[in-house]
Amino acid sequence: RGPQPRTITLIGAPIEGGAGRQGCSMGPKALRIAGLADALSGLGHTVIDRGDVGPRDNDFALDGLAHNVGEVTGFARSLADAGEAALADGTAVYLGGDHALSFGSVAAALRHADRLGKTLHVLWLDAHADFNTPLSSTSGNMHGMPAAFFCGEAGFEGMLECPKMEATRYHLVGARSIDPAEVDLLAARGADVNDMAEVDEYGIAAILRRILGAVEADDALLHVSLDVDFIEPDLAPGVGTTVPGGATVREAHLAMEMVGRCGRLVSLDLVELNPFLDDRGKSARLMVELAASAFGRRIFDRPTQPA
Ligand code: 6HN
Ligand code: MN
Ligand code: MN
Ligand code: MN
Repeated sequence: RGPQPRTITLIGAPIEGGAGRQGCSMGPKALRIAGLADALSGLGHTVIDRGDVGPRDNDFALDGLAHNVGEVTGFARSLADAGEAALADGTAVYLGGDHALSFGSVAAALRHADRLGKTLHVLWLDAHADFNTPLSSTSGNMHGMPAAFFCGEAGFEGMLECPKMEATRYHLVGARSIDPAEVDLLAARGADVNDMAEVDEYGIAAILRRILGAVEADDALLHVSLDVDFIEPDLAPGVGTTVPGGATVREAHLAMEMVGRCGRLVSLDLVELNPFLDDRGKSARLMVELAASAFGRRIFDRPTQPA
């Protein structure tokens, strides 16, 4: 009846130097207070919270515009190793922290896939493409760069040991703010960009069905990266980079429910939650609910809430 039980390792990543404003370092704590571990264990999974990682070997520099590259690199190195170890036992959930944590989380998934001789697809639920490099970025904020890194773009040499993936397996859904240089690069590499106009026109189910079909056809593994700003700002205000016109609560849930049913999820990022900007824990709670959907909670599994 319930989902296939899994071992899920929670990995806290209190990184905030990748974002343009402070506050994401409080994200892991807020996700824990919002009940992430109980929500997942309540579905029958074994949940191990291995606590927060810190940045290691963070003395590092790059050419171009990349603020706090030492902090970002340090977290990426710690997360890639912690994540790889967690994936050997089951599934990993990363508690962000800004989106620069995905330098490390996707590196872990790519190393894991490599070891199994499998390919990896990445589903990126975000208002942004996060496909800048230190050479293209106008902000210098590294949370806008992880996808370019793991798709093998130049400009990140020496940061982190990590196999690279084809951009055609990078599936962006929810986009509504992409920089001109990113538009060109995404098109040149054949990335799978699905903007909010397409979500409106075709529906999120048709888009997810096609993406998950491609994952299935490749007999591949799936990493999902959920940015708070994927969702409409009124519904999830706890993020520093809001863009109007985002996903509804049901669109976000349906995407995660379909991910849950596909059975190929190896790791999930919950990123960009900024509790300093949130409205009484609303965004933190929604992220926890969405994570539960990705791990098999169905819409009729929701009990009556106490008054
Ligand atoms: N995020 N494209 C902008 C930049 O600064 O590079 C925004 C990045 C947003 C980052 O969504 O995690
Ligand atoms: Mn993002
Ligand atoms: Mn974003
Ligand atoms: Mn595709």
